[in-house]
Amino acid sequence: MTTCYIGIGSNMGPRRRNIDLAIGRIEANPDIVLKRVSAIYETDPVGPIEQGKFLNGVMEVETSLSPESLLKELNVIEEALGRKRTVKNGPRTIDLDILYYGDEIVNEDELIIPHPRINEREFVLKGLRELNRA
Ligand code: PH2
Ligand code: MG
Ligand code: MG
Repeated sequence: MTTCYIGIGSNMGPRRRNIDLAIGRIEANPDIVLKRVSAIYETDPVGPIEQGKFLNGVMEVETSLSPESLLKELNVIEEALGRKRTVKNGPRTIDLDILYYGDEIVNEDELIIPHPRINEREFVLKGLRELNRA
């Protein structure tokens, strides 16, 4: 089992409900054990796109899945919660980003771990600090 940190975000639709549903689906996954969830903060959108405020948090999980399989499971949850990939970095019902996968480094086209923008994003650092991973 590997301890992983997953960033959660939502800025479309019922944001808190989207986050709770995503957490519920993580808990229900037989290959992922939810350990802890940080506080969920309201945050101003970061980046060039004008969009609504986010709710953001960080989850600590343990998993037997490989990084690629974990990403696939997270993408299934995003799709189930109505995520549409239209504008890059634009508004989303739910975003689940792998921040850390143990101490492993992954450099693939579709998956970079640690997440490359952790240090630019105070809302991610805040959640990670709360869970003693930053
Ligand atoms: N996600 C983005 C772009 N900007 N801003 C905030 N506050 N929270 C996010 O989760 C976020 C963002 C792309 O993933
Ligand atoms: Mg993201
Ligand atoms: Mg994402």
